[in-house]
Amino acid sequence: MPSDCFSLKMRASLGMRHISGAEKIIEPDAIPAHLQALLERAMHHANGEPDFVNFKLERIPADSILHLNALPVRSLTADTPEAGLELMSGLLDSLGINRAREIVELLSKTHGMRGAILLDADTLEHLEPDPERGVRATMMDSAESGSGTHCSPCKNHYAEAMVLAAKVANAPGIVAELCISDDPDYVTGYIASKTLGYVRISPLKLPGSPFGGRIFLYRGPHENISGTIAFLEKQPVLVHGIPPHPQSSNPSDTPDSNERIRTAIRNLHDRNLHRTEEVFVSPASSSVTLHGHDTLMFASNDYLDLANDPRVKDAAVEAVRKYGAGTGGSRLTTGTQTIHKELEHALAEFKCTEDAITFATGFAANSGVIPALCSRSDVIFSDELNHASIIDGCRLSGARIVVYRHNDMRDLERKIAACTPCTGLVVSDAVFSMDGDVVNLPEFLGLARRHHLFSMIDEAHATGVVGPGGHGVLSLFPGLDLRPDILMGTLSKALGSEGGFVCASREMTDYLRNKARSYIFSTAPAPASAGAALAAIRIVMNEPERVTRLQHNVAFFLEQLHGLGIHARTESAIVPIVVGNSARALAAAKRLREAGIFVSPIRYPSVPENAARLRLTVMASHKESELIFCAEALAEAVSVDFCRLT
Ligand code: WAQ
Ligand code: MG
Repeated sequence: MPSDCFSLKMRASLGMRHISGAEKIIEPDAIPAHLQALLERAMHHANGEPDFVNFKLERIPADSILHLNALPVRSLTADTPEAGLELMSGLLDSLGINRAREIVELLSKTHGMRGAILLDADTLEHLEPDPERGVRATMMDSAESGSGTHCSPCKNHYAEAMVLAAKVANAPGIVAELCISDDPDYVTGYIASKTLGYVRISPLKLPGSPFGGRIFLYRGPHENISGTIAFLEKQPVLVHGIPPHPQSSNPSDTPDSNERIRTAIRNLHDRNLHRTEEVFVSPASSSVTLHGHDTLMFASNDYLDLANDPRVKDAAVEAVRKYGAGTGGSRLTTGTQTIHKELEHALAEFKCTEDAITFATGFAANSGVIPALCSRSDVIFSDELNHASIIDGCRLSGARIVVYRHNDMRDLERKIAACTPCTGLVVSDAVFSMDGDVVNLPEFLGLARRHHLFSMIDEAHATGVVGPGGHGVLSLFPGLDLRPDILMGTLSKALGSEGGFVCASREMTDYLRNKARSYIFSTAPAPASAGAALAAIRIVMNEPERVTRLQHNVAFFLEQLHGLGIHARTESAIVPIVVGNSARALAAAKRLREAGIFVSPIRYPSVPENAARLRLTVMASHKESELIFCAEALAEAVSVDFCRLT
């Protein structure tokens, strides 16, 4: 007489959000090992770090368990998700289900349910008692996993789906099951029934899509549906003989790794998201040569036209003569030269802080500074539109990341309050790189101060652009006595060179020199870059009229746009024109190019998928006639495009 088993269930969530769940049916001896593995899975899930993990252990009498055989497995591949769904629909048809297409369409639009939709296979009437949650199949496991030897902390999509499919196919009245994973990276789904077996189909969606769901199809009298649901939810089931994963069992079947690359590139083309570089034969400037044509540049971050300024270029050459082409080491070994210290002193003077520290790039600054300040026990509050380098810095830190609505200080306040007491950081772009607006600095710094959190502002697009003399966002609020702990910026935009920097207290820069890994483990910036940046800062400080000219140009350009009925807005030199989808942004940029104007179509993932835009940047050296010309060409490109594509 076998001893009783236990059902062990785990469910992890963060706030209201489901992170991970799993269940096992195991023998008593195996409980500790499985608990350990499920704990591991709950705490280190790609969906995030949970704040709530629930374990449930239930005794199951051995004789109540139903033993089932696994369904036979087949794998089909399609060229596209549409073709995959078509295959699924054909198989459903072959089961005598007439409205196959409608059912498959419903599946591919499902999203975010905990359980499955339960449909009458013929009338498509919904039979699930709670349509938000759906019907969940539980109390099941693979017979082979119960001994404790197979307790992997990772989800095995295939094996778990095989267990579920075997149980569902054996439920009274269920004629078929359809499934697409809601894991954005898992594009293989399946259709299963007792007669078809388990048919894996790949792909059923594009990589990156969170859409996923399940449908159970039922045929029979509706008064019996509660019996079916009870079977799905309560009947303990062990599934025997799950074959090894069809791909791992036969390496010659596995698509070679280059095939993955090809598929990924094809997907980018299909979604109008493929990018290539444009090759310029001339220096960065407001007018460039492109494919032999004189072209007006409205896409550069070289706002003050310093990248090609003779004094800046001479300073770079002079620095190479004096210090060489490279530095031969990282900053803490042999890479610090007089020019680096001069540059840091000038930056500190420009931003009115005690000290500054420079990094190889702005990306290196953000991805190094944030993990130096925060670790797993901290919380980082980050604006939803922050730059990718901030997002990656947050991820690298291992801290819990709380994203607040764009520049919404009430939302930030609520989210901080919900986590208090906590230690950590609030971080925001000063000027948002794709929207051109400015952070609500007084409230942002006030909240950080009140809750004893570090504050960090990224002035990549603010330095040399906003405030009197281009001194940045702090100069927009002269009465404000709060300062961010970290005032980050770049040397590569208005300052015309390359590199990132942080202006802060001497204590903070000392700390960062010892803790920021991208600083410690990168070769020091090349003398040419440092020399050019130093000359550029001096020019900005000595010639505030350049910044005034830029700010005048922005105001003038906006006036022209408004006069043409384009309601563009900006608080910086970045003027976004949101056009909708990627195809539309590409088409408008192409028309402008034909008119002799270069602008960037900005698409997902730089901006949300339905908010593709033209991102125009104004430069100090644009002439009024050029600004007028651009505004008119833009009005035309956008209106033509709208007529054609809407
Ligand atoms: N009972 C009913 N429905 C469920 C359950 C459950 N226990 N668990 C998940 N669902 C629903 C829910 O709506 C999800 O959004 C949807 O199914 C997908 O769940 O052979 O990973 O857990 O390689 O994301 C298929 C493996 C993997 C194919 C499916 O589903 C293969 C998968 P996920
Ligand atoms: Mg999932």
